[in-house]
Amino acid sequence: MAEKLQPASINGELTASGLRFGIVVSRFNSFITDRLLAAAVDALSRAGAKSENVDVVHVPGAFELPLAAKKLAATGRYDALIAIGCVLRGETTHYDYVCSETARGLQLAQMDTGLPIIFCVLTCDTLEQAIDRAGLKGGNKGFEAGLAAIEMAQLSRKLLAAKSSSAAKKTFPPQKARRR
Ligand code: INI
Repeated sequence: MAEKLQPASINGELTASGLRFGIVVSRFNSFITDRLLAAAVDALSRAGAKSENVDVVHVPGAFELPLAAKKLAATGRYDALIAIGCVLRGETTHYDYVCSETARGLQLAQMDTGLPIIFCVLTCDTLEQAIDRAGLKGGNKGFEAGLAAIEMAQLSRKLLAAKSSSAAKKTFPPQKARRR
């Protein structure tokens, strides 16, 4: 009978001690984004992050989040970023452009830089839907984003270490033994 397969499982721990985080938050719809920000900071703090290792950058609206996130990533200072915004549908198609370009820009910034950028941008039809997700019925998406940032930061460290150790293995056996 075939042996039961037990694949190796690699996970990011939910501990933020010693990690550095950048948070980019939009002022537009600040009634909502302030609450998302507070919950994200709460998640980082409860997991052991220190004030000196968390920076918060404010931008005018969600559309500006990707560029600010990419510039923060380029500093090389952070283990993960969180992008916080809230886009509410209006009477025109403006909403669609802001939503799609914000999501696309953040994903591009993440893929270009290799730094985890957590997408904490609410895209809602109504203010009520946004309130539900910023501390009411739907919990708080900011808290979830904080946890996701910690998990991805830890996972990235592990995967980097795995990459270095497999690169190191390729250099084994040492020079002397290899010459034979
Ligand atoms: N920005 C938001 O963050 N949320 C919105 O709901 C929103 N709406 O609806 O217009 C919004 N617009 C501003 C946009 O993000 C830019 O700041 C602006 O277009 C300047 O580039």
